[in-house]
Amino acid sequence: MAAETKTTCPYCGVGCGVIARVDDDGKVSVKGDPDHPSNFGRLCSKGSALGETVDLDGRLLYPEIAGERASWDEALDLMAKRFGETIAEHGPDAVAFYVSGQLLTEDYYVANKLMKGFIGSGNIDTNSRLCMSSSVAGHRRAFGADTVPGTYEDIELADLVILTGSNLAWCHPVIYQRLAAAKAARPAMKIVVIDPRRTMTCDIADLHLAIRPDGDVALFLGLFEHLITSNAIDQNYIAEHTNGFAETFAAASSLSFNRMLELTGLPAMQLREFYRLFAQTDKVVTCYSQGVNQSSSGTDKVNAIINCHLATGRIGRPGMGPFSLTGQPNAMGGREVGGLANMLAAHMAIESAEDRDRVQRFWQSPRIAVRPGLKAVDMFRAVADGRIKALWIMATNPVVSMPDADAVEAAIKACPFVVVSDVLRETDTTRHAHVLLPSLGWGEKDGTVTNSERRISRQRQFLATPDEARPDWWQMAEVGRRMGFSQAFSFQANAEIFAEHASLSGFENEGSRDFDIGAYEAIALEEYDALQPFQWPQPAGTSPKLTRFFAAGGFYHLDRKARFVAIEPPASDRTDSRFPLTLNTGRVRDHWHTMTRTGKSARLSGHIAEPFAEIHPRDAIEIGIAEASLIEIESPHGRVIVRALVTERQARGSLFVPMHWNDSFAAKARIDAVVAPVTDPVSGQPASKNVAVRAHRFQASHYCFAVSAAKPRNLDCAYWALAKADGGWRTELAFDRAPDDWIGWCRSTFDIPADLEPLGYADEASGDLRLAFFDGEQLLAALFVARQPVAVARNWAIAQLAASHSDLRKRFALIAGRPGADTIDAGATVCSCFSVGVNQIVAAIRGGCHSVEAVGKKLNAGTNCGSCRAEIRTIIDGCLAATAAE
Ligand SMILES: Nc1nc2c(c(=O)[nH]1)N[C@H]1C(S)=C(S)[C@@H](COP(=O)(O)OP(=O)(O)OC[C@H]3O[C@@H](n4cnc5c(=O)[nH]c(N)nc54)[C@H](O)[C@@H]3O)O[C@H]1N2
Ligand SMILES: Nc1nc2c(c(=O)[nH]1)N[C@H]1C(S)=C(S)[C@@H](COP(=O)(O)OP(=O)(O)OC[C@H]3O[C@@H](n4cnc5c(=O)[nH]c(N)nc54)[C@H](O)[C@@H]3O)O[C@H]1N2
Ligand code: SF4
Ligand SMILES: [Mo]
Repeated sequence: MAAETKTTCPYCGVGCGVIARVDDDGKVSVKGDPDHPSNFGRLCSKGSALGETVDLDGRLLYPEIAGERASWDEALDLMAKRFGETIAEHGPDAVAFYVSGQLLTEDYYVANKLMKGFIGSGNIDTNSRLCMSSSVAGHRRAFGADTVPGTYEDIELADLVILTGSNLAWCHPVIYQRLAAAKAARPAMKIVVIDPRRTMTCDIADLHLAIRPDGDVALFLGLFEHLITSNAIDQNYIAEHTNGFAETFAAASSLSFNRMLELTGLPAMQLREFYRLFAQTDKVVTCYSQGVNQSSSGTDKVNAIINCHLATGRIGRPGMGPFSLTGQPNAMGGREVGGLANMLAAHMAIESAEDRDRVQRFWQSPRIAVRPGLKAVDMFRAVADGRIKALWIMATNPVVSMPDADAVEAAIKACPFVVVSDVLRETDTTRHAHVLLPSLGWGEKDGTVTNSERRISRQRQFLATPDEARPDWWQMAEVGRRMGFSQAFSFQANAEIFAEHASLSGFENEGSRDFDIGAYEAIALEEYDALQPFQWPQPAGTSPKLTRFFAAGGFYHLDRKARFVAIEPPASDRTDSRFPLTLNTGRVRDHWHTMTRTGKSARLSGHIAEPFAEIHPRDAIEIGIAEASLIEIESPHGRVIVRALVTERQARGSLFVPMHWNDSFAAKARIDAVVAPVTDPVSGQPASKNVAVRAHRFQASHYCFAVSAAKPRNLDCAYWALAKADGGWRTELAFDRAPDDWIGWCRSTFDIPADLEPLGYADEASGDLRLAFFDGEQLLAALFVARQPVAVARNWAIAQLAASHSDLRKRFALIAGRPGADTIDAGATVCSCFSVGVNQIVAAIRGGCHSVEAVGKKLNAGTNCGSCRAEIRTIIDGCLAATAAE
């Protein structure tokens, strides 16, 4: 039997345990680890498809200098030389590292040690700046430390769960599954979703507050005041464990109810209902994510939420507390090692001379950064204006994910020396590197990650190291050694790094700092290999246990009290007559960030195969958009062209575009090119959810849909978006001016041998054209062209790539663009685990399956990871409503 390895999912911050298995033929399969306390065996669609994303296709396998293969010695020596020279000539702040919450703790620890302790600059920042920094800043203001007080269990134990700025069903699906199961077992439990959009998460909500963008501060200030006036506060807790209550009350009560209605955009009834629920319920957990963090008032939103929990003493007890959901698999680990430019290692403060001295003594380092470094947006500004002259980017793709992404791309292009460590050879960012370093990917690398509930788990290697790829920590340590710091970077194994990190966390701590895992300061290699998931803190001499913070105070400000933060509601409307719409950006269920991994899976790519903009039907009419039109969205910073998805889930005056698509998968869909570089004044986190834009219909002369065995090459048209499909690729296209010779265009785009003649059909009057190229019985490519968005049964067309075409009728059916009578088009994928499409689900509903369970019984859909259950329910509701109306 093939060996099984227990490891951790590399996607979201839920941190699910997975069991990976490599079969004799090299095929990788995964299942949920029933013993892991984060997921107890569950996985979501992305986790379940991990086996499809670990192939070596497109991997970077050797170091490169200026696009040519180089040896590790050449690359590392060059880096030590260039970084060294730059520092000698321009000082330590002329170099910078931009790293990632997808690094392992060990990688992150070494990167931070090298920059802050040995180069002596604070210029290490991370994509967590775009993700968690408002939560970090809010925690530090309120608690005196970056502490998440609760555990996942609290979400199940609560009687009221508030999900604000979180699309839990799609972004933290296993917590969503745990919550849905808890509510099914205890239907009295209430769930409130606060989100301008009606997302799939609303499927389990008792109340959905479709808040105006950035109305959150006003909403929670109003709640704070209501809690006081309705006598729902905990006077003892406030008196014993907090400061600043009176000022905060004064600030909150200056806001009138009418002004609150205006700022939140909510009906008074709904607002009162929400306030009543919160006031009456003792066990309340408020979960929040990017709708809170990614805002120009992000830190204030976090504190407005925490204020309400402190005022009621509902914190750190079972079923109670504010809960920041971390995004990336190791967002939390990065915070522990001090990966943000304004933090020091092990939750110590860079502003504190005492902390700086302590860390420097522990590291025995020649110097220590004396002030915070540049935060991501400012860091790339400094790259642009030449203050930073040497940059190392590791495990992140800023040309796609940073706001004002075109300017970021231009800055990277102009920087004299750029190193990128990645697993892929070609991303929008690797394209501009002078030195490319091949890193180990998931399954190959080995170390630890920390999830949203402070649980540290092992990622373990179960695949061979491919060619010359090397761990990220090793790359950092090698450069450190070559810069002359051989003693401090003499690590031979990641277990040594973890031990040093643990030791620093306990160093002169004695309960003064929340992050303490001193119990592991002398961990041996075998122990590290066998390490079971545990929650911090775990100081020296203690054993693993479920931990919560602050039920009895014990905060980390000097007086050990928490702070209420007095806040003013922000003016949040950014629109004006030139840019009248609000752009909101975020995630879809089956893609991960810039698609470098999920884009490899045909199953995951089948759920949503194109970049899109959700738009309200009335806005669509106003700007002349019909379903499936192309829509062009622009701001003063840039523009995109994506498919319009007309839906009432989107509020009027706003658009939603996913963050995933980029120049490797689409012509012009990098939405961060449109996002303005506006940041929260406290945390420096970009406001990626509230951007003023304008939009109009993009009118093409010709629209196409193509399926092909080969990946399309040299696409040069106004719009294209490609996605992996079973047996090849699917591509959507639109032309300003159609090619003169479609057949020639197909040959060069889809790699068709010159002697293969197509089967074709053209209708001069309508402009419809179809071409199909066969090699023997196999379809190589089929192209469907129309003057309007193409209506062809797409999943059926894709299936033809794998079908045999010996039967001439089948070939003609393809040219006709219609499935034969004996086949049905499955429709867009809903369940990616079993590849079940929307048309199959509709057929099952028409056949009498009127519940998610009944559909599951008939088609298996929704019975594995369950991530699609909310969508199935929506389809059932839609079909039943349509039938009722007939
Ligand atoms: N499928 C998938 N899952 C992921 C990821 C992924 O790429 N794909 N990435 C992971 C990472 S790194 C992160 S950070 C998390 C993010 O997880 P989430 O934060 O849940 O995801 P988002 O889609 O970014 O945004 C959440 C919601 O915030 C809402 N929102 C926008 N503006 C406001 C506002 O002003 N107020 C409120 N209350 N809500 C608002 C949006 O409409 C959106 O539905 O997901 C993690 N999980
Ligand atoms: N408009 C908008 N922009 C956003 C957001 C949004 O909601 N809206 N969300 C923001 C958030 S929350 C986040 S977290 C960021 C995410 O944005 P990014 O971090 O830019 O996205 P990823 O695609 O995860 O990039 C990871 C890169 O590292 C590579 N990689 C994978 N594993 C490894 C490894 O082990 N080692 C190394 N060296 N490389 C590896 C991948 O191939 C990929 O190129 O985007 C942010 N940007
Ligand atoms: S919820 Fe899904 S993506 Fe997140 S850790 Fe679990 S399996 Fe991975
Ligand atoms: Mo994130």
